[in-house]
Amino acid sequence: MTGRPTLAVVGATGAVGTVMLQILSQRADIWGEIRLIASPRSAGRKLTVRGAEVEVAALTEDAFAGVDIALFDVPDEVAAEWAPVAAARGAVVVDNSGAFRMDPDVPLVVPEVNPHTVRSRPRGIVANPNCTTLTMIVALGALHAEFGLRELVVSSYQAVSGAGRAGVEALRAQLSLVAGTELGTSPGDVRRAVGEDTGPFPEPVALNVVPWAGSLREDGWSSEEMKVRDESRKILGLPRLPVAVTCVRVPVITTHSLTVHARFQREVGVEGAREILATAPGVVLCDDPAAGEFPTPADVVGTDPTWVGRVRRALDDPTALELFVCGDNLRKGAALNCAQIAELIAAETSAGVPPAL
Ligand code: 2RA
Repeated sequence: MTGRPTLAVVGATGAVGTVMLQILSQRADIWGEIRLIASPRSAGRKLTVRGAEVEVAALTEDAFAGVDIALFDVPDEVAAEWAPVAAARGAVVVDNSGAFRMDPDVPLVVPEVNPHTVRSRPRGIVANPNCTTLTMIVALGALHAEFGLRELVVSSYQAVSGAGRAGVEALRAQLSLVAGTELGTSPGDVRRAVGEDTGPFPEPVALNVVPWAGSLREDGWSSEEMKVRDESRKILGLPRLPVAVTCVRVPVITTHSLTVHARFQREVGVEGAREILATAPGVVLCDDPAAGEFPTPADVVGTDPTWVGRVRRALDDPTALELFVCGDNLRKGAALNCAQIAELIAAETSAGVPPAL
């Protein structure tokens, strides 16, 4: 890479791609050309990035000519096919799909937690974690560095935009069908109002919570639950960490939340934990229940940090903490972390100045 690097955004027209263009327009501009790439169906559309219109190119091998870093936000099977093509053309790929996250030759990077791993990328591919993992891992990484994590028990409250534009459209359509009604008082009344088409969710999500995200894996676990377990272990470098996860979809447009029970190697004090969280890069402590202060998606959406509240020591275990965390699943949960990884890679060749997190 010489001069300002050329960046490609693959999947530029999707829900995460749209936020990616906003983030690239808001952060310090270190890029030369920003090339936008999408499926042939979207080619020719014009999108705005850094205040200028850019025409979307179709996903072809030639589209990667001269690209230094390519950010991919496309379905797993598209990433599995095209990320190696981009890497073979000389680009470093930062991939937000699930195709490479558990590949031992692909680092899974969170710049606040394991930035050093980005340099070891024999396939020319760096993976971005799943948004549910990312929502909690910055805060947990900071606590782990001090206390040593021994066990995690987690429940998620996931926003519908985690399922892409189709998820957002499904919730908005369902809300319009139930708004102003007395529904939600007898079994099945919401389901009958919403009808058969529940979008990407197995049940109505309006006026409801759905204990499911992803696809079925062994023994009743969901793919989303396994991702949180496997990815947390890899990012924290704790391959045998006990992790129990239940993923739940809630009627929130954007911003995932999680409750976390984290057990550590030694006794933890709430004040010490609060101090770590209050000073950790990328974390905001918002924790004053007496004043009614805790993070909620309605306030966190559109912001960059991980917000942490409800910090308590477990009643029955002095080595464990209970936390509530919220993070915008399209920003830190996806586009922002990808952009931060790309900045880390770009900094490798530019005067050694570390990028701002
Ligand atoms: C979801 N975490 O919320 C997924 C998206 N990557 O469905």
